Amino acid sequence: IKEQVEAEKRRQISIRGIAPLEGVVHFRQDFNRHVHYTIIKDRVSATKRDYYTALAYTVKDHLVGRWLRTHQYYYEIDPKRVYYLSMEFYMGRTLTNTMVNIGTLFPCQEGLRHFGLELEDLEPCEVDAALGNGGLGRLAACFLDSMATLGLAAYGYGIRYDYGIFEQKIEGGWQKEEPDEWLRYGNPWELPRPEYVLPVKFYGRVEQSEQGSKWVDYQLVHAMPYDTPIPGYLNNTVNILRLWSAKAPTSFNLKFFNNGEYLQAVHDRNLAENITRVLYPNDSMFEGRELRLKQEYLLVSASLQDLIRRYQTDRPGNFKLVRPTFDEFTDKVAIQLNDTHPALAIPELMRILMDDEGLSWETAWDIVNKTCAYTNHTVLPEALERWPLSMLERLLPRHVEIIYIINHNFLEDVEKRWPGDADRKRRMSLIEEGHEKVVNMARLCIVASHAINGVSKIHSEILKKSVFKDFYEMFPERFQNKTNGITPRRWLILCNTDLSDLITSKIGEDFATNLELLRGLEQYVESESFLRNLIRVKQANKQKLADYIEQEFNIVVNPASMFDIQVKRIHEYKRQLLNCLHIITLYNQIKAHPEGNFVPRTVMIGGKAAPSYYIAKLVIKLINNIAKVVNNDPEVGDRLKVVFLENYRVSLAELVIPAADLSEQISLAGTEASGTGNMKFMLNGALTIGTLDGANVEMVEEVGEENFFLFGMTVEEVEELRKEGYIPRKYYDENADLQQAVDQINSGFFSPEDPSLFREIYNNLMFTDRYCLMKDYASYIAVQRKVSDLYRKPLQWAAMCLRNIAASGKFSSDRTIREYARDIWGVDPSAFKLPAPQESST
Ligand code: 4GP
Repeated sequence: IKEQVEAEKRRQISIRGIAPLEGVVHFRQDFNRHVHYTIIKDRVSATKRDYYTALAYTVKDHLVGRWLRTHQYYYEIDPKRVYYLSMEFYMGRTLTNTMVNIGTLFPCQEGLRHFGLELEDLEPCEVDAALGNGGLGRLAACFLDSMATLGLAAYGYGIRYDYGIFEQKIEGGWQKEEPDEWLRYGNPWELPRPEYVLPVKFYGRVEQSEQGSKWVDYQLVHAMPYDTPIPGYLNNTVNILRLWSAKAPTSFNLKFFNNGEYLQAVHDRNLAENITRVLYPNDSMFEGRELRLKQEYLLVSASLQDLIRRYQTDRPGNFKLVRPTFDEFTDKVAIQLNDTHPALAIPELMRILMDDEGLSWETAWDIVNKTCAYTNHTVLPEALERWPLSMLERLLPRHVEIIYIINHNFLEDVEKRWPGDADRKRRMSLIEEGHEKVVNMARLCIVASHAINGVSKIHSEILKKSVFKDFYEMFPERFQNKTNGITPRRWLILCNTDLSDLITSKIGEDFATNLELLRGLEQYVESESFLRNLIRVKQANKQKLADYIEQEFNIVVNPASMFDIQVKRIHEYKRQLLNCLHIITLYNQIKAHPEGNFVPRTVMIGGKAAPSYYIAKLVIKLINNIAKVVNNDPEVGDRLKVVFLENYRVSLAELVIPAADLSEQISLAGTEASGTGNMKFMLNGALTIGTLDGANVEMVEEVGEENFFLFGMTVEEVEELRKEGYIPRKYYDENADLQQAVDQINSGFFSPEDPSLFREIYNNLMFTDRYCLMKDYASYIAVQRKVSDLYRKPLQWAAMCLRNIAASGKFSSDRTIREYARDIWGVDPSAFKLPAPQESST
């Protein structure tokens, strides 16, 4: 007991920050006040969720002074602003992150204990803000954290969907989708700003007049902003994420009203408000729905009006023009397009500058080019946005005119550079002729932006060499690389406090904002006592996850087994099916040698499949069916368990990743643009089995091949194989283990109730195998054997984990954002710490 008390006290020596002495007292008063005055409950009637909400308001109160101060400061120093436009911000929970970043975690925990409450019990009451699908949306969230931490005057602009990514339920092994009612209990972190509502126009037609083009007969929808504070790490900076929600203006459908159809008119307000109802649940997949196009335009139109107003005026809510011309615009504004989803910002900014502000085409085009930059996140052709011209024309007639002119001018430049090369012009035209004309949004972004970047070295090379080859030849100076990163605040300090404290005990706490300092841990690879501490931390994290799995899924897993984890969206290119083939092979080996000495493994796979992605959903069913067979075979015992982690999301990642021994990053080389989960596992002391794809390549560079379980083809080998003509069946014929596994899938071994259930998976593997699983199988299995061998030697395993942690510093999103700031936005990160609210500003 005494030891426990000691350990508890010791936890105060922590990276998580120290609030002023009176912090705890204040906290108790504030919390108490919110329970009664905000929630209007007392200790008899308050629920856990009420306590969570009161806590959230208490913590938010501590943000407010910093929030106001930050924006006063920005208006004073008038820095260049950075605008990150994204259809997705996958934020997860806010409570603990806020406490970590403003350094009040400890006093809050203490204060709660005073009332007999535990933070750990209240935390789960917060529903994830899941306004994203996967990597692209989570990257945007990590970037917000880094931009605030680096003191950039940066704003996230996105959509406030009423429903985020669906909730995944597993029923009979199948994925079922349920709506994500994340706003059901209100959202204490957001602040609606109805006074800053902005008009957005749709439909109508263009009228030409002396004064130029005019968009008339349009329909109006209002965009209402909701602000969420984004605190930097211990620097008293609080930036803003501004999300737009569609509102019907009072005038909406008043035609009916005049005809006396009042009720109908009010009902029809939903038509406008449906625009921001729900996040499209596709990851790396384009679906050309008109409602999605409206979402994209609403984001772009409202955000541009807002940022132009901020440029023109001298304080929020003040509409007095202090900067009537656009001469300084490119010195004061940088716009980053998170993929092509906000690409309409290009014609929209042209339209505003010409039609509303009266600038010439040339001036407007120069401004657009200097402010806009585009990040590409995938090379999958089915993800490229190609909007039908007919749809665009109906919804945004003036923008189509502008796109035509951009294309016309651009093709003239192509002609000048490559006279008579008609094929090249066809390949480069923004408008593609097929059975219907479409606008290729990536091409629009490239032609209009001053910088185009991929998200890892290999990905950026692929963009130049193949996907955008023609464009690279035309604008070589525009192409850049910005390798992705993750925020160490959420992905280490918040989610793995024990590891974070262990690291602090050796190298101090500066790694929180200078992750390269982790290199300082290398000197402990031979320290047995440090390695044992590392093992202890991992074991405790595994136990926590094991408890969760038992509670949620009623599966008992062996916490001493290797936790082998693949969590990410379910997608064919990510090859969850290859993982399945390995599980089946392990199972068959145990069955063939029941007396054998196997390294026990718990394989966990988690992730959502897009609701309309049939094969991905069938893979989920297969995983669950394999689990059923394996987990219920008494001969297997606890040497192999398979768990499907239902409803994988940011908050579950925070539990899962710190508990991993082995991280599966097994996409076919050349398909995963970067990956960011891979970095999270590395930072949390897992070893990686992976291909030379995306950021894995740079992880290997940092840690050395000998500390990484590499397998599979390289990009060049994939190309070579495709040139030869890939015949998947050949590998089936050559490899008895593969043959057995594939046959079991095909014959109903895992689906006795419906033997042909997985026939389509079998056919895919044998006859198409777009992602070459059959070819990479043998090498995957061989390396998995090496993984098991090393796991038998815990100290060697731990030393390798430590080398990985020490080498993971490059993958901080702070590094990524510094590069964007320097090479694309032309702004300077600042270590300046704003005065805290209780300090005076001089
Ligand atoms: C993802 C990529 O698939 C992933 O490799 C990358 O790490 C992430 O973007 C962030 O750059 N792409 C998407 C998407 O999420 O929808 O295209």
